[in-house]
Amino acid sequence: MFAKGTRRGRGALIVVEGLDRAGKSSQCEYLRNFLEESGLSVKYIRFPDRTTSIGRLIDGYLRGQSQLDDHSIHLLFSANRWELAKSIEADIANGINVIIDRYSYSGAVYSAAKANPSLSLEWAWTPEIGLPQPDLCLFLSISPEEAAKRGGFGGERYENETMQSRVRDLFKTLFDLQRGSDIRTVDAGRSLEEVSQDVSNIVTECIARVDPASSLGKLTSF
Ligand code: DGP
Repeated sequence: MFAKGTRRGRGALIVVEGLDRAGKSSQCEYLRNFLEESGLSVKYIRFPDRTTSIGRLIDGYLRGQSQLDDHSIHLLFSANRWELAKSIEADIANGINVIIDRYSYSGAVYSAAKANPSLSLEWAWTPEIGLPQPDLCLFLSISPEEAAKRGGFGGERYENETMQSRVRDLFKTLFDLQRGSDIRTVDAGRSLEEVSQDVSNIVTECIARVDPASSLGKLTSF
């Protein structure tokens, strides 16, 4: 827990990642309430942000209403993060803790999972270089069996077993290549309460460790 009214420097940048149906949105909501009740300022962002003009193009693509070259849509997803980068940095500098539901890690692995020979994981990661680096990335891990128990897929692009299993493997490959990012895997196959307990403990530890006088890092190449 945090002492109420304690004057802090910068906020922490916390990313929540995982496969579809891992419970990201519920855990982000829980985390937001937990931090607010602890007296901290919090902002919640979800990528893709479908409300911007770039986000509307992405939304149409995900719903199958438009077809785009794999590289073009990949760069639009990245541009969607870049268009919010300055405001994320400003919020962090102003002492606001920012929670992001999906970030560059999803960006790279979902595109690389298409198995397009000219779209490698490294190619996919390149446009992310220079974006704000999270202080913590929580990866909500769920087995294919548990995911299946949680119900069928929705109708959007990528919501099928082949893509999801490639995405699962690529997350692991990408996390092994990350330097400087604190990436924690949480077993998300347990009850909501058990997962929330781990999430709040890890985030509390992260916020306590962030040097209030430091500035946010930037994502780097492998
Ligand atoms: P969500 O709104 O969290 O359900 O995400 C929508 C879908 O888009 C989901 O299947 C994951 C995928 N996705 C999220 N971010 C990116 C990205 O940056 N690039 C690609 N190719 N896919 C993404």
